[in-house]
Amino acid sequence: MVKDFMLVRLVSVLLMLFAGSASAKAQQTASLKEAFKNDFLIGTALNMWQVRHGSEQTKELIRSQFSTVVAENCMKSEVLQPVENVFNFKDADEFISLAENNGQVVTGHCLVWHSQAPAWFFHNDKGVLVDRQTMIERMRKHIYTVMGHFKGRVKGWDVVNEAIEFDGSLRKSNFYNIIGEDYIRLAFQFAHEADPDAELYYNDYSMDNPNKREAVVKLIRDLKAHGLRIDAVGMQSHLSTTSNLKEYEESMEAFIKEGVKVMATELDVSVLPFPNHQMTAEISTNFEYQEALNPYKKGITEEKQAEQNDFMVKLFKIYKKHAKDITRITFWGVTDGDSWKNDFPVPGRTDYPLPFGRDLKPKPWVYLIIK
Ligand code: 9MR
Repeated sequence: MVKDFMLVRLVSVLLMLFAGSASAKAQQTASLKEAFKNDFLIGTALNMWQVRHGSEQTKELIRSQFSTVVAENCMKSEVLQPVENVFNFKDADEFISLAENNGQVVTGHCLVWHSQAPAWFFHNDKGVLVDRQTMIERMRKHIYTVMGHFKGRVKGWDVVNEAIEFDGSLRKSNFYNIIGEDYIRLAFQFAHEADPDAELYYNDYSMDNPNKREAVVKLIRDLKAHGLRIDAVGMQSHLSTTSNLKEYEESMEAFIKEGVKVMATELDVSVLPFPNHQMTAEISTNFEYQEALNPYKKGITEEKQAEQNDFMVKLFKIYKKHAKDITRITFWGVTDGDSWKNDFPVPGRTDYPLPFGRDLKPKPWVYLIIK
């Protein structure tokens, strides 16, 4: 009797151990790109540090979890053409080689953006803004040379990035001020000429904002009315656990209705308070550090993690629902430690916006969305 009891105990302990290690294995091997392979590409943004010095563990995570990658910084114009007519493709070529070795699809980010453009781009040698014709030629040259260089290696490009303000008007950037509102049409025209096989995107943040939604719809219609091609809209998706998913989905549906694909291009979901409650990714936004704005510097609380889990499940339900019109969901980074959100809009905070923690382990919601 005692012997039987001991045997049952032994078997159940063995079974528990086996089940434990099987589920640990399942957890280790759970892969975002595998889980969504019939729905959309799953991606991440990479920085050059990861490309060159990333640990084997980090590189394995990048390889096994993501089917597509985008350069966080090394394909912006200030890096690619720091001096007029002097192109520097070194970092970007290295980044793309890594992606190719991993069998990952590459997105080009970005061709025309007011930010991270080299100072010379808009000025003559006396420091005065150039005239319209010179600006158009500089834009054409940049787009032709960059897209020409990467032809066949980049699936699609963020042709114009962040051209719309919160009130729905066009941003008064140097491109707008010098060329006029047709700079967007010209950029899409040049991009199509440079590589007719590459997909062309308009990319922006705060796309849940109804004014921006309306303006993007107008922009798609305007491009099409001028015989130009736009393949998809990139909703950057720098969100927080309090973002309004109803408005977000409404924008997604409005773009789809215009006959383009949609993508979440820079997804991260902050758990930290945004000081003035006007969530934005406008890089010039800056608030002074205060302890009260950095509540999770020693670790996220269970309640907050649960709130994020819940938000991510709701968000991915929306993505699944629209999967036939969504081509890609790209996170803006791999681990929380890499995220720009730790310094934006308040420097020196500890945020938890990405699928993997500082210890490279998946967040609880990664398992939930895979399930
Ligand atoms: O994550 C990028 C950060 O490392 C750079 O310092 C910053 C400079 O502008 O750009 C960040 O990426 C931005 C992206 O290129 C466009 N959308 C907003 C992103 C976050 O600022």
